[in-house]
Amino acid sequence: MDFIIVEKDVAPFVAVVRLNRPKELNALNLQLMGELRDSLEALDADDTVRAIIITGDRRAFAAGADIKQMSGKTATDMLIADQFSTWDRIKRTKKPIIAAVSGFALGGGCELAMTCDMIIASETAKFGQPEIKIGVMPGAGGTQRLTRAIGKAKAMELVLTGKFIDAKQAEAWGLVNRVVPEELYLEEAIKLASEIAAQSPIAVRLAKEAINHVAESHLNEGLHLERKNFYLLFATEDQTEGMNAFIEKRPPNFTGR
Ligand code: DAK
Repeated sequence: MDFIIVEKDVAPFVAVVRLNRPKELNALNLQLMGELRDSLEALDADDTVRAIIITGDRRAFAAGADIKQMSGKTATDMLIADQFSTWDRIKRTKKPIIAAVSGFALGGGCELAMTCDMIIASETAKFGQPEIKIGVMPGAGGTQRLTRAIGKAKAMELVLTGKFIDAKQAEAWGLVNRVVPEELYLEEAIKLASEIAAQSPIAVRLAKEAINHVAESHLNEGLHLERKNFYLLFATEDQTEGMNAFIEKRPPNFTGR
């Protein structure tokens, strides 16, 4: 694997999955997502693992889906690529997953953290759904999970302006479990994972399933709507303009077409 590093036994029954594309701030390209899916699938089937941590590096958990890879895509390309099957497989992981977040968790990066079961944040963490700034909208659960986590008004503000919130704000709004100093975020996640790994794995699995049922009932309808609208945006000029402007390092000129 090129973009994922898996470390087992960082503590008894605890594995760490590290996103490893540091120069691109761990932007989630198709290969990285495929490798992430495959590693989680393997860890889910591995009896020596009972709790999983997903992390990035100090600068970024993940700065979103890879805009350079997405920029030329049409709605049809996006439909055919069917990246959602990868995200759906990740969501089906039965073992508990903790996101250990330092630095940027933006767009798909924030959505990946929210797909995990808990989030431990470094005090340097920054969360946001900035897709609106490149002419699209969250496409991997952001409108649904963020709204469930922090409520409609605050989710509206974040999704419609694309602005970021810092770790303290994320904690106050209920997005993350807790915030710790930067040098401790992974250690704290390992501590929490170890506490969970010491419990009955079957009870943990079934409890996770039950909690997710509350958190995610009606989610599928919401996800369906979000996906349809997300694809639709790849038929707009603003999507092309927004992504090209990012790559060309200039402000976008949106026309609403
Ligand atoms: N994609 C590609 N490259 C990225 C990137 C991204 N999302 N974020 C950063 N990079 C690259 C930069 O282009 C730069 O590359 P070089 O220019 O050095 O080649 C390098 O990483 C370092 O970034 P910066 O130079 O920009 O670093 P700064 O510290 O100045 O700024 C930043 C950091 C995070 C504020 C900035 O990089 C930024 O605004 N990044 C974009 C954030 C963003 O808009 N994220 C949302 C992307 S859209 C889907 C699932 C999910 C999604 C879509 C579909 N399906 C299942 C269908 C999700 C969509 C998104 O996430």
